[in-house]
Amino acid sequence: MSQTTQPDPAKLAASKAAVALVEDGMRLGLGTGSTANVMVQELARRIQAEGLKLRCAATSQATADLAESLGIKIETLDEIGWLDLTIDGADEIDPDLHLIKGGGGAHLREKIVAAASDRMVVIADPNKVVDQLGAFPLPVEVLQFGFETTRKLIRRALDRLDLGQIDVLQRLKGSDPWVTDEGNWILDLHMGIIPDPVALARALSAIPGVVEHGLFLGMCSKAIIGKPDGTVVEL
Ligand code: ABF
Repeated sequence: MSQTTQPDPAKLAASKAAVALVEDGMRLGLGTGSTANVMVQELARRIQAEGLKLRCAATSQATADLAESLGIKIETLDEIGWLDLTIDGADEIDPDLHLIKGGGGAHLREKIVAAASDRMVVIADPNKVVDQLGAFPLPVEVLQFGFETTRKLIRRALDRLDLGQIDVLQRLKGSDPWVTDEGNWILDLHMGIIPDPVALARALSAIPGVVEHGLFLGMCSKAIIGKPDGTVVEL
């Protein structure tokens, strides 16, 4: 998003509400995606207006670049050590605050950062709220080594869970493989519905070539849903 474009009102409302949770001295994780970009801009405004002293780690190179362009210093997660709060977007949010993430291809770093945070707050517009996860294709970051073998192992795991016919498609950028910040490739699993996210997460994590899947289970402490009229609902 260019800095002169008016942000989407729903994303702006969620971002403002999340940035209002930030207190001076906090160690923050900054998420990835168009909603997180709005949040980073709001955070930059607060830092400038109030002189907040924060320590920030980013969940992607894209977010690090945006934050630094707005004057927010980015440190590595290891330099900071532990985070008080991470604010990130999501692709789907279910009633238990289980998430699908990774549509932006950054879910590996996002999960590491969220796991190193006391609280993870998700910001989103109402389109992201679902009764059951799975309409959004589930991203799985996979090593390039043995990529096709890993795809077969994923298909076998899905068959064992008796989930029916599921397309397991490599994510592309043009005609080239999409490459993550960590140099891996992505498979998108077109699940439709995920009846048992815990069982699926366990099965995917057990496959050696899978680096990380986009199911975030039990990691989100609060979701702030911004609405087009500028109000928010908290889940
Ligand atoms: C990241 O960005 C993700 O994990 C999710 O895939 C995506 C959401 O992007 P947006 O806010 O642009 O919809 O948070």
